[in-house]
Parts: sequence; C-alpha cells; structure tokens
Amino acid sequence: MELDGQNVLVLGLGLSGRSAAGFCSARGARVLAADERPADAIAELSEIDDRVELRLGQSFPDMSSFDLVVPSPGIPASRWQSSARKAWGDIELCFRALRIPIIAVTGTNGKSTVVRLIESMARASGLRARAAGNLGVPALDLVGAPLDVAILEVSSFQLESVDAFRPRVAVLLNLSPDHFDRHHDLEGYLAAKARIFAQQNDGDCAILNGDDQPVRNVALPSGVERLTFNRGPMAAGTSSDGAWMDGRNAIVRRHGSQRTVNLEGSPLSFSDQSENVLAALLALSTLDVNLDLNAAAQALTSFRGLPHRREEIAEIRGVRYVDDSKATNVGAAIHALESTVEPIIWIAGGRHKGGDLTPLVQAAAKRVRHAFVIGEAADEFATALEGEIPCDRVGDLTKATNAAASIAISGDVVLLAPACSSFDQFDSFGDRGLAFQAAVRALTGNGRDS
Ligand code: UMA
Repeated sequence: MELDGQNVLVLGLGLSGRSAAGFCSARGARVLAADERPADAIAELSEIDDRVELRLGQSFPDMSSFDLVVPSPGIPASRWQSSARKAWGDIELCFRALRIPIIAVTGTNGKSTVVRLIESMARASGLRARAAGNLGVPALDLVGAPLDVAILEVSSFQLESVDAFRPRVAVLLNLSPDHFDRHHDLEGYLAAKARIFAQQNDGDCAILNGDDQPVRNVALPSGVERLTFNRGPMAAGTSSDGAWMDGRNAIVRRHGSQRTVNLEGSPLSFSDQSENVLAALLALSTLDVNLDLNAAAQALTSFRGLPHRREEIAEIRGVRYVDDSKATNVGAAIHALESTVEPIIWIAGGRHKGGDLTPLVQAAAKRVRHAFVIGEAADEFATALEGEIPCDRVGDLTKATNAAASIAISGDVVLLAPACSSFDQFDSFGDRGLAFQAAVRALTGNGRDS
C-alpha cells in the first residue's frame, strides 16, 4: 500500500477517523480530514497530527479530486460511493498493512464478546494476539505491534468500505433485524455482512452459525472451508466439520479429526454463552492444528462478561438491577428478556433502528410485569405494547429507573434492555449504561443496599 504523496480525504473525526488520519499522514500522504461538526463539538482534536489539514463544521468537499477517501463507519456509503475514486475504510487500510493472519468477526449480537474470547484463548495457548475494530479500539492500532494474530470485530458499516479485505478466518455469528435505517431490510443487512467473505479464497475459513438459517446458507466463494457451530449435538451420521456442545464439553471436528474440550469450571452461563464459546474455539482451531484447545479453554475460567451486557449492577431490597444497554436491537432485547427467569420491570426505548416490533412484544408479554419506555421511540413502543403489558411513557432514563424501582418488589429484575440505539439521548450505549448505573446507585446512595 503506497500512501506517500497521495491526496487523502478522511471523512469524520471520531475514533476511527482520527486514527486513519494519523496513519495516512505518518506514511507520507497529504491528508485533509473533514467533519461536519464544528471544532468545539469534537473531542481530542489536539491529538491529531499537525500535518493533517482540518475542515470542520462544513459539508464534505468534492471527493472526486482525491486519490483516496477514508470514510468513517458512521458515514453511509450513499454519501461517498459514487463520488470517491477509491474508498477504503480503516479495516481495509489495516488489512493492507498487516502481515499476520486476521480473524474477523461479524454478526448482529455477541461480536465483542467473541472477539475478546478469541483474544483471551489465543493468549492462553501461547499466541501473541490482540483484538480491535468496532469494539472501540481502532483497527489501525494493531499495525506495527508484535503479534501472531489479529482479531478484528467488524460491523456492517465498516464492511461497506472494504475492497481487498481478506481475513484468514471470517466468522458470522448471527443475523437479526438491526440498522435498517442504513441497510433498509434484512437482505441489505445480510449483503453488507457477507462482504466479510467476498475476497476469501483457497485456504481461508468461514465460520457460520448452524442454528441461524440465513447465516448457515450464506454463499461463499469457491475454495473457502465452511465450518458451522451448533448449540445442540450434531445429528448422528452427519459428516460436516464444525463445533457443538455435548454436555459440558465442546466438540471440535475438522478434516474428520475430533477434539473434546472440557469447559467445566467456566463461570460463563452456558445457555447464554455456548454459541460464543463454540465460535471462538472453532476460529482458534483453524489457526493451527496443533494448538492445544484445552489449554486455550483455561482462559474461560477467568473470563468476565463485558460491561453493559447483562451486567448485574446491584441488588436492592431483593430486586436485581441489570444493565443490558448493549441490547441495541430487537434480537438482543428478546435474548435479554428470554434469559431472565424472574418477573421483569423493563426499561426500553431510545432511537428505533427500524424493523418489526412484533417478536419483541411477544417475548415481553411472556416475561414483563411492567414496561417503562423512553426516548424517541416511546410512542411507537407504547402503541406496540398496548393491551399486552402495562406500559408508561416516562421520557428519560433516570425517571424510568426511579419509576421502575417504585413498583419493583423483592424477586423482580429491573432490566435495561432498550432494543434501540442510545443516540437520541446519549453519545453511546456505554454512556447510557453508565447513566442507568448512576440512577440505580442514587436509589440507595451507593447501590449496595442488598
Ligand atoms: N460525521 C460527519 N457526518 C456524518 C456522520 C458522522 O461529519 O454524516 C462525523 C461526526 O461528526 C463524528 C464522526 O463522524 O465526529 C463520527 O464517526 P463515526 O460515527 O464513524 O464514529 P467513530 O468514533 O469513528 O467510531 C467508529 C464506530 N462508530 C460507528 O460505527 C457509528 C464505532 O462503533 C467503533 O468502535 C469505532 O469506529 C472504532 O472502530 C460504535 C458503534 O456504534 C461502537 N458501532 C455500531 C454497532 O456496534 O452497532 C455499528
């Protein structure tokens, strides 16, 4: 990849744009970085390399005069595809710069967890491994690091701006309605996700969720090895390679040879996490046939879930408060509702990303005692829930937390699982989760009144 002397336009100065601008500039490119927000609204501007020219608070310039456009993931392809001569996002730049195998993980839910699981297990088996990408660490941070393997979480947004990106192992975890505001429908969303496989070739592996029909049947380029993971045991007589659960063991089979991985002692809740563990083990197993998967699985004993993913934050007078702010889509919220056994006081809403609410309402009707809906989607959610469960519109998250606490009784769970993005009221799902945690702590002064 030759950037020296090239005219590069970076679109967006968030996490990935700042990283890409620095990367291109350090390699001799003349970089103009543009962001439509004014300077005072953009964090960490001072971190940007002095050689990068900035254009802030204005619309994007004519893109056709640049050798390369580097769009941030948050900027839809419709804004640069027809005018940029060449568009590579930071994932493409990272791929072109790295000389080590890449394991790339996409899917609607569970991506960050799987990427962290692969990272921990790879390290436990002696590999120098690091994770980056959509989970909040710019992919270009990996370039130049002493590594044996790179693990990238890639979103459908990031996959819009790849070109030659060819991960050695590509994982598609699952697919449920999300980001329809950008991809329109499930077909468009799957097409964006499937770009993870587009440049794979002989010697590469695709790892697919065998329990998820559109994912299982995704088309792959010829020569790519197709592996599936399944929650339940493989049907007798089947010869497909992949991974599945057998009691507390994971079975990994490849090229006819079968390995048993003992998962006893892992604190992960298996009904919840088995798919993630299987996908991670399978990805690792493809790197090196001699890799000791049981040594790798030792990492599970100390693996903790990630923040804002069904994170239990307090128990107050017998009521558990659970932060699943990362449930930003309908599928993730259904999963959160269905994995909670106690009666639920549910906090939902925010900015709805599109898609049918019927399955969510059906799941809620079975589990939820009362719902409090917030944000831009409050009216739409309240209308959908009408006649199914008691529901109040409460405006913001603090009011919703207080209202939930006022009706919760011992044995209930107050669950934040919004089924929406946070961007109507917060900067990120993380900020929303922290706001919920602060509101819960305020209920007792410290949230530890158990
Ligand atoms: N901007 C414009 N015009 C636009 C849109 C954005 O100028 O039309 C500017 C904004 O003013 C802002 C910058 O672009 O300054 C933001 O760019 P961005 O939205 O791409 O955000 P980054 O900070 O670069 O973060 C991105 C990912 N963001 C999105 O995909 C929306 C982060 O994923 C990712 O962690 C980061 O790169 C590092 O790789 C976040 C996310 O929400 C967590 N991802 C979605 C998800 O997980 O569902 C896909």
